[in-house]
Amino acid sequence: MDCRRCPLESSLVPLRKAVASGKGWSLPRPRENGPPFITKSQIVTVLEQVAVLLELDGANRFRVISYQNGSRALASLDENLLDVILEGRLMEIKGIGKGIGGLVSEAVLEGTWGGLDELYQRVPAGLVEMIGIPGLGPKRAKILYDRLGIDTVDSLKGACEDGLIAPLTGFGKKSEQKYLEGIDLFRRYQGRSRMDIGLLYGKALEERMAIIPGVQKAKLAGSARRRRETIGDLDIVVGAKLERHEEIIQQILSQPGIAEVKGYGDSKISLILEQELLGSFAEGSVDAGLAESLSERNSGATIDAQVRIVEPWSFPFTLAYFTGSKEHNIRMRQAAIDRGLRLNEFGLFPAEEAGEKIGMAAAEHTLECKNESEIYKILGMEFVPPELREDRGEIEAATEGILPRLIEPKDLKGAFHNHTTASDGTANLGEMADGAIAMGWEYLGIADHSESLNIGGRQIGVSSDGLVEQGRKIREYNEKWADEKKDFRLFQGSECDIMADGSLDYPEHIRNSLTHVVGSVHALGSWLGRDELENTESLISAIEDPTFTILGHPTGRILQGREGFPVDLHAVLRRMGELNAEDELKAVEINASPYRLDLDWRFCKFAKQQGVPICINPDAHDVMGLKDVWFGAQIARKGWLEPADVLNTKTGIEMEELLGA
Ligand code: DGT
Ligand code: CA
Ligand code: CA
Ligand code: ZN
Repeated sequence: MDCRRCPLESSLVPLRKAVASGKGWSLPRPRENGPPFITKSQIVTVLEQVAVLLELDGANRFRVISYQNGSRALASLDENLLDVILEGRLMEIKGIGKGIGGLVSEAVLEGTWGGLDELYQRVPAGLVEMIGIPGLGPKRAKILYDRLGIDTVDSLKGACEDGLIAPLTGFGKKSEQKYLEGIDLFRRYQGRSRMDIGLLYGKALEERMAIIPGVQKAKLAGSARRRRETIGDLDIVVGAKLERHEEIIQQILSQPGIAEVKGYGDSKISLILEQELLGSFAEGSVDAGLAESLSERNSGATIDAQVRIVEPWSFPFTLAYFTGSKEHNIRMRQAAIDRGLRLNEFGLFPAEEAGEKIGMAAAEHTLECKNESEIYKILGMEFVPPELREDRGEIEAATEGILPRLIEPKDLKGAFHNHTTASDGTANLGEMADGAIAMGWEYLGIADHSESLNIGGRQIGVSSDGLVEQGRKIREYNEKWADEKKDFRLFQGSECDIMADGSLDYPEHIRNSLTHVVGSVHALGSWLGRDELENTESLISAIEDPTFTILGHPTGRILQGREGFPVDLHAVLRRMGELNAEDELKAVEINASPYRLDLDWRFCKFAKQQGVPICINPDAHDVMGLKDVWFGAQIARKGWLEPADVLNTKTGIEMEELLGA
C-alpha cells in the first residue's frame, strides 16, 4: 500500500493542497502585533514543508527526520507555545532539539525565519509542485531532477510520454503509467480546495466583509454555499448602498490576507487569499461545530475569491445567481419565462416592461424580493436549500412542495466508526467517550482497525485477544454510566478489513461478539487493479455476511489524492436494500472526513430510495476528529437526506435494541 496517501499517515495530506495551488511555497508573513508573531499551526506547516524541501534538496536523512519530528512534536503540544518559550521549556519537548528550538523561538518572538528563506528560494517551485502528483514523493522527484533535469509537471509528463522514465533504475513502465494517471488527477483538481479549506477561507472572508462600515449584508455563495466536496473559487456577494461602493472596495482591498488583487472594477473584485486571512472567528458568528472543526485546521494554501457588490434591493437576486449552480439557474430562468418574467443576476422583472433592456437596466423594473424565499415563491416554488441547487430534481420537488426536511448536525446522537489508541487513534477509550459526551451524544461506536491491517510492515490492527480486552474495558465503562443513570454508552465494533475475495477479517466468533462491524477495504492494491464486476461481487459477498453492519468508506477515494476502486455502487446499494427488506441491518457510511466524503452525495438519494440507512461517521482518530461529522452532515444534506434516513439520529436506547447490545 502506498503510505504517503494512506489515511493513517494523514500528517502529509494537508501539504497536498499547498502543493496543488500551482506555486512554490512561501514562508508566512509575521503578524503586525506580537509576540507571538507566528502561530503554532503556521510553524507546524513550515517545519513540515522544510522537511520536504530538504529532501528535494538532497539533504541528509537525519536532518529531514528532525524537522518531521519537530513538526509532529509541536502539533501535539497542547500548551500555549509562547508561554512554553518564555518559560524556557521549549527544548524540554521531546523532538525539539537546539536547532529547531532556536528557529521556533525566533519565529514566535521576532517573526523572522533565520536562514530558511534561502532554502525556500533555492528549491525550484516546479519541483514542489511535482510532489502534488499522487504517487510521486520527494525522494523520487529528486532522482528525476538529478538524472533527467525534470523540474516541472509538464516536463515530467513529456518524459513519461517519451518513455524516458522506465529505463531509470528503480523506476519502470509501471511508474510511468502511474505518473501519467497521477498528473491527470492532479490537473483535474488543480486550483480546487477541499470543502474544509474552502469553507475556512470562505467563512473568514464573509465575516470580514460583514463588518466593513456601510456593508448591509455579506454572504458566501457559489459551490461553497452549495457544499460541494471541493471548491474552485469563492464567491461572495456584498449588499451596500451605491454611494458607499467605492469606499467599501477600498476597504476590502486593504484587508489582511490578500496575496494578490487580480483585478477590480465598480462592483467586482478578484482576489487571491492567503492564510493570514484566517485570524480568529468572532464568537457565535459561524455554526459552532464548523468553527471548532475549522479552527484546528491550518493550511499553507491560497484560494481565489470573487467579491460582487450590489445595492441591497438586488442582493437576493445576485446571491441566488452566484450560488448557482449554473444548471439550477437555467431552470430558474426558464420558470421565470414560463410566467412572463425574466430573471437575471440583479432582478426578476416582467419581460414586457424590460423590453430590450438587459443587465442592471432591465433589473430596474424588478419585483421586490426581500430574500431568496420570495424569489422562489413568485416562481411557484418552496425555498430550495442551497445544497440542493444542482438540478437533480429539486425544481420539481419545490414546485410540488415536497422538498425534504434536511438533516442537521445537531440531529446526530452518536457515531459508529471511531478509532482509539488500540489501533491508530491518539486518544484512549475514556478520552473519546468524554469527547462524545461533550458533543451531547448518547453513544459512541468504537471501530478500531482489524487484525490483518499493516501499514509499511507495521501492524496497526487489534488482535483478537486485544479486542476481547477492549470489550472488557467497554463493559466496565458502560456499567459505570448505567450505575450513574447516565444516558451514554460505548458500542464495541470493529473496522473490519474486507479481503480481496470478500471475506472479513477475524474469526467469526470474534465478529459475532461485537455490536457492529464496519466493513472497509484498505489493501486497495488488488481492488484498483480489478474490474468493476469483480469488485462489486466481492463487496456484496462481504456485506452478505451476517455479522456485517456498516459499509465503511465505500470506494476508498481520497479527495485530490486518489480515485476510489471501480465498483458498481448502484448494484451494491440495491443488494443492501434487499437485505434491509429482509429485516437485516446493513447501513452505508458517509465517511465524514473532509479528505474522503465517501459515500459520495450523488448516491445518497439512491441509497435512501433503496431503503438503505446511511450512517454519518467521523472516522475519528482523536477527540477533535469527532467534529468532522459536521462535514458528513453537509454531504448528507446535499444528498437529500432527512433525519429519519440517517441511522445515527436514533437514540442510544433505540440503538441498543437494534444492535442487540
Ligand atoms: P466552483 O467555483 O468551480 O467550485 O463552482 P461554482 O459553482 O462556485 O462556479 P463559479 O464560481 O464559476 O460561478 C458561481 C456561480 O455563478 C455558479 O454556480 C452559477 C453562476 N454562473 C456562473 N457562470 C454562469 C453561467 O454561464 N450561466 C449561469 N446561468 N450561471 C452562471
Ligand atoms: Ca466558485
Ligand atoms: Ca467564481
Ligand atoms: Zn478505514
